[in-house]
Amino acid sequence: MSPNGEKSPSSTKAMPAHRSLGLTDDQLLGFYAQMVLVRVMDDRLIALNRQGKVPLVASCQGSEAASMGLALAAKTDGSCFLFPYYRDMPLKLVMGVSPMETMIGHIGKDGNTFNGGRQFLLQGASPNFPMIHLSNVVGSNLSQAVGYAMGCKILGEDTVVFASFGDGGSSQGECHEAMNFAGIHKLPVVFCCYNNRLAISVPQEKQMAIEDLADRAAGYGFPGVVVDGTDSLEVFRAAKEAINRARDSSGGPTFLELKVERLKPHTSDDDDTRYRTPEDMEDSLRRDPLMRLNVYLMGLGILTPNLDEQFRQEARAEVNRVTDAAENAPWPDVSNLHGRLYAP
Ligand SMILES: Cc1ncc(C[n+]2csc(CCOP(=O)(O)OP(=O)(O)O)c2C)c(N)n1
Repeated sequence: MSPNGEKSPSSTKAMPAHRSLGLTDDQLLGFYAQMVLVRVMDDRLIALNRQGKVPLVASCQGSEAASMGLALAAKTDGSCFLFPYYRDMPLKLVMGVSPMETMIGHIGKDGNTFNGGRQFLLQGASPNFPMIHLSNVVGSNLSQAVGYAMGCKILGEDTVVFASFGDGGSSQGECHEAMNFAGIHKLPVVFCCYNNRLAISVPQEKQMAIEDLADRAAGYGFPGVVVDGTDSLEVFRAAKEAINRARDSSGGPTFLELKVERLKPHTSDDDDTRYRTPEDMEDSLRRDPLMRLNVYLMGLGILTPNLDEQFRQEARAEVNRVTDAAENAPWPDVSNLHGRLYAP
């Protein structure tokens, strides 16, 4: 049980949930340590934004389990390609983007393979990683993902494509077009909708007349699954099942509705006290994914307070190191302004 009396994730199973999913204790501990690092990094990015050093932050706090659970499933599968969105810093870290690249990607310094300092929020693409993240235009990655999946299917590859987006993004026409096309052609796509019930300040009930976004999938001819997006292991399980379904001859797309929380304002430019009550925020904090995984691991005796403190110290040291290094890194060379924009 958590300090708030909530059940810890999947704690009622006889065999610990992660072991029944094929994850070892060490793998899950490493995953937890990475989640601690993500939290420290996110807090640092917000602090640097306040200092005028990072232009914008879209905090991932509250959606780490969703973002990282998906990435863990994709990474352990080994044949997935991802189209993340702006709240997916955790996903990128799990997929191998280093803390240094994450930091310089936000500050806009030279030396990050994603975008060479030409984009913000670590957007871009790099042949080093099976990921493309080109734009903050909500929903625009969905038709890219579906097109990529179509290409993979034509080429006979076994790639499964992930696209993440928010509940607000799901209202875009492009989302419906992408899901319709994916359903018709039974494409190997996993639509990963992070439902934090807010599109900036617009609550879910003003965006749609349904409770579960997953219900929409039936209209496109494929399954929609509601997942507790604050439970890393449930996300991992659902993502693995979706990958298997995508490869099944009678399978195709899956819509995962990941019910997450937003623990910070929409972005560093937003003041959420103008539209959220303190009670609403407290409810969200009770579902903090980091706290939930901590409670799960502590309950099993896999994590101890000492080890937890060690992870937190290591994370702070690493984030301090990359902050200093990134602040001292050169700005992109202006003579190379047009480099990488188009193929030579
Ligand atoms: C096509 C388009 N319209 C409007 C915006 C401005 N905008 C940026 S984020 C956002 C809200 C998106 O909310 P949601 O999809 O629920 O994702 P969340 O930020 O809550 O994770 C909006 C309207 C945009 N980027 N693109």
